[in-house]
Amino acid sequence: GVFYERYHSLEDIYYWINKTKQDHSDMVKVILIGSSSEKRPLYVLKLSGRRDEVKRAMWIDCGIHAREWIAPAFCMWFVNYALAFYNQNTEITEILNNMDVYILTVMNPDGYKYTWTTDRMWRKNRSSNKDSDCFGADLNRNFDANWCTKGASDNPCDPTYCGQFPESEPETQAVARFLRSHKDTVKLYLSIHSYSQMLLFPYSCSYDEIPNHNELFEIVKEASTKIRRYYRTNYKYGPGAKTIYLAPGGSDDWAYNFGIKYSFTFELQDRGRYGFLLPPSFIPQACNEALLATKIIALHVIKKL
Ligand code: 0X9
Ligand code: ZN
Repeated sequence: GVFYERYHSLEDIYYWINKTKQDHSDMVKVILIGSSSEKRPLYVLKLSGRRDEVKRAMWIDCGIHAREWIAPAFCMWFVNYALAFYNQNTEITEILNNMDVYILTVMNPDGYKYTWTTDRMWRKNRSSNKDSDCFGADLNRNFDANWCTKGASDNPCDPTYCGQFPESEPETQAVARFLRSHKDTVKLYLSIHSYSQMLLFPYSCSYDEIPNHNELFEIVKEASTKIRRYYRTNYKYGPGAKTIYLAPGGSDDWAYNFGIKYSFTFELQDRGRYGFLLPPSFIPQACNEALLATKIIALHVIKKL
């Protein structure tokens, strides 16, 4: 529907979360996992299919970075697709019958709000920093993975400020706490960003190769190939440090080290023509590309479980 081909304000997204839960009470639960530094709620949608067995789960977060509007748009796109095509499309049905899907549509609501009202290019959250007039920490530098080493900044005025200490930010804490408390079930971690068209896996916090490098490499290679074939869009793929840049403190590396051995970051469209200002007319294709990659990865994980 045309609703999903637009960007939505934070208020709209909160309304949409509630509406989705009400319209699909059989498949959707809403879980409050914490609140932002400006005290906005962080809601996770839990999607489940057939509920007759103990299930594994996957996690998707969108909107760690405020200005990357295509990311929350993808989370909404995914939820809508899953609910509309469960029992219609074999792949999404297989996924939901084998995995619960936890979706955090906007991990950084304060920053997202700020990009709608004040500064479209804001990246960080909006927490105040002691001894500085500058606001915000980069939530994707705030996780406990080689925290604040090369590739992050210890200056609160920089866009990649790592925060006071690992998990100093309530948004980071909420996600880490939730995943820690679902350690036995969550087998796949996925974080959605933009832009640059890349399918990344650990590590970004060092040049070390992870033990299951070859397996993850083959998965993202397949996803990239299929995206190119279906949509004629090129996605680079590989470990973050080598493929994009060295960047410590990221959620994907933390999740991986924590024990979620299938951990990915997607950088959606485009490659810089519009950058963060991707026009709404690009939403369907950008989201379908990411949906295809998500399906390929999830089905692989299910097959391996
Ligand atoms: O720098 C980032 O956090 C991500 N790129 S973005 O342009 N969306 O800011 C890349 C994240 C890759 N993973 C880690 N750095 N852990
Ligand atoms: Zn980002």
